[in-house]
Amino acid sequence: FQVPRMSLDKYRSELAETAKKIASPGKGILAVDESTKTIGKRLQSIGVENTEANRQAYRGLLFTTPKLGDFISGAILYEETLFQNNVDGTPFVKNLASVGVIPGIKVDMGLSPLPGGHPVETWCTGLDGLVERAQKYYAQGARFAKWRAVLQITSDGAPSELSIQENAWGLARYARAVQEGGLVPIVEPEILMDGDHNIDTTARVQERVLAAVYKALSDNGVFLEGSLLKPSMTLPGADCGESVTPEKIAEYTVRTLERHVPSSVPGVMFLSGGMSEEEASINLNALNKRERKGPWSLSFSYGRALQQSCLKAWMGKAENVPAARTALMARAQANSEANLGKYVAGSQPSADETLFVKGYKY
Ligand code: 5MM
Repeated sequence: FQVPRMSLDKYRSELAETAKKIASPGKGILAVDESTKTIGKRLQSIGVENTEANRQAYRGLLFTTPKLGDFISGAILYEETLFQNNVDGTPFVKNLASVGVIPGIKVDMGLSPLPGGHPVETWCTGLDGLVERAQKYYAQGARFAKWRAVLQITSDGAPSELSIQENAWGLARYARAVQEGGLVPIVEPEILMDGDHNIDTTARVQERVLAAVYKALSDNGVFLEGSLLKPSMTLPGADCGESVTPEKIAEYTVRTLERHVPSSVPGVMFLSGGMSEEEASINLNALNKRERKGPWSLSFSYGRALQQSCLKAWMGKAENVPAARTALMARAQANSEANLGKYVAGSQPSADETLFVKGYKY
């Protein structure tokens, strides 16, 4: 007796179509999948209590922003949000559909210390029952998923080969599982900005990580045309002291991608990882101004770099909702233009502050 192998054939064309739509020109992803603990920190920064009603009010204001879909193709949600209604009883998935945004879902269950690894190293949990969970999320309207593995560079041996292999394998197992349930996997191997390493070191590490990730995706039969990559840009460590231009970041990042990301992947949707709103747009713009061999759309899947000025404009007050929406649309438009290589630095307002938190524990 042989256990029948599951197949993703039933979803193949839909997965490719969804991934292509998300990565379409001038569009990117709004990452609003903060877990309850993380959104609590964001709300606390504007003096708002972390209650279900306040999370609903905040996400409601984002998802009913008129014309959001002009610049945003997908929104990554936390499980609570995917099944939540707006205050007027409309399901959030309907609000998103009305503005032309595809809902996605964060499916990882968070990070756990990696036994046998360096003390800072982690592995990402959430594989148990994942095919069934993906089917449930698909039924609720989600069409893509996200799983975030985190790697850190230290001067004493991280990332270890063990953590690269474990995190690459976890990403690949996740990607295959959610494709079986009809969801496009966003594969996110984040390399934290923490550390005093230079940009050459980041590039070397990122190349090892991406090589391991795409080997594992291949071993697991992941359908690359129906997948997206969400990497960090190739940046020097936050404590490096080296100042690098957006053009140099673009040169290194494109080189890293060209060496390791297959051309069948429709989109590379960067995380902002602690860059300020304006930095994240300027660097994305530089990436898209550069000639490249790779055919992928280079776009954004920003959390902090799309939400910071919006949150600050809102401050939890109903009367500030229009200003908060204006701030969100300003950054969404800036990044949409950056995806097309047409962003003019400073042409949109931004919260001019670094969003990097050293030693942040996820
Ligand atoms: C790296 O974080 C992801 C991208 O956000 P940034 O552009 O701000 O770097 C983000 O989607 C993150 O994974 C979510 O906020 C979920 O975080 P938690 O810590 O709640 O899992």
